[in-house]
Amino acid sequence: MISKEQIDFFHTNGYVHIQNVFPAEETKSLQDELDFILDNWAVTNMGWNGPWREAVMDPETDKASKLVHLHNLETYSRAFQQAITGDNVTNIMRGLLGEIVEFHHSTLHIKPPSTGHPFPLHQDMAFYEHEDDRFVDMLIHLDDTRHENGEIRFIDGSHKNGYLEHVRRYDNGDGCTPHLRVSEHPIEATTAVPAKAGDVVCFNINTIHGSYINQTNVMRRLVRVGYRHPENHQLTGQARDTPGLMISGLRPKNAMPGELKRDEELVEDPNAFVL
Ligand SMILES: O=C(O)CCC(=O)C(=O)O
Repeated sequence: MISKEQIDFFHTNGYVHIQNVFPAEETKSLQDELDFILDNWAVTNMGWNGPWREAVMDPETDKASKLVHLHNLETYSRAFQQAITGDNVTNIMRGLLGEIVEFHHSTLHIKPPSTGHPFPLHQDMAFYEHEDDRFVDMLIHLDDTRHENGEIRFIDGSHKNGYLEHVRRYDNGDGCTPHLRVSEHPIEATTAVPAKAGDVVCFNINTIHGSYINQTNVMRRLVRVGYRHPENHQLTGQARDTPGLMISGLRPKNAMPGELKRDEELVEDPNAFVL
């Protein structure tokens, strides 16, 4: 499921695209169960806030631009639970993280048609801070992506520079969603990684990434799933105290979330964590 070349590419560039991880039938089940989740559970709102919005959108687009999102899809659907813990994904994560792998979280991101929410460049470390970078995010693609509907984009090799300070406040001091300053980290500097439904794109927790607005007349559906080495302790953010399912190997002693002393000062505005 993952070749040595793909593992090397991941370590060099901070991301890797793996095709056909989910066969057509399984992808169809995920899409069908997502329809139910969308109708019954998903939340639609303005998504991320912050000064980045006015830097990348005119006022009318800013007002219209929305995000559909939801956490923990595996708690709503058997198809997602199986996809997240299945053999194909487990083999990929063993290749990227080693023999001991814990599932951490899943999050739905749908860009609705025509003005579906762009993402300013950021590192996911800003949202679920860990002691080190033994954490891989995987984007399950449920639609084909391309420039027009906002494919995922990365700064090649950016994970090697470690975690960068993110903007966490408006100028007036109010909290906002963490992001890198648009003037210093323009999305034009990124590499596009278009993918097909059923593919996954994996990236390091420190790899800088983002995406453009969806300009098409259909939604763009991605699900992000996080995996880590369980000894990589989490300091702040999403799912911090929740032990995840072990998808490979055994949880080492002392690797149980919630036992570490928390550093509350790092969470400036917990309400801003909507990634
Ligand atoms: O859905 C996207 O286009 C970007 C998602 C993203 O940046 C993330 O999940 O961290």
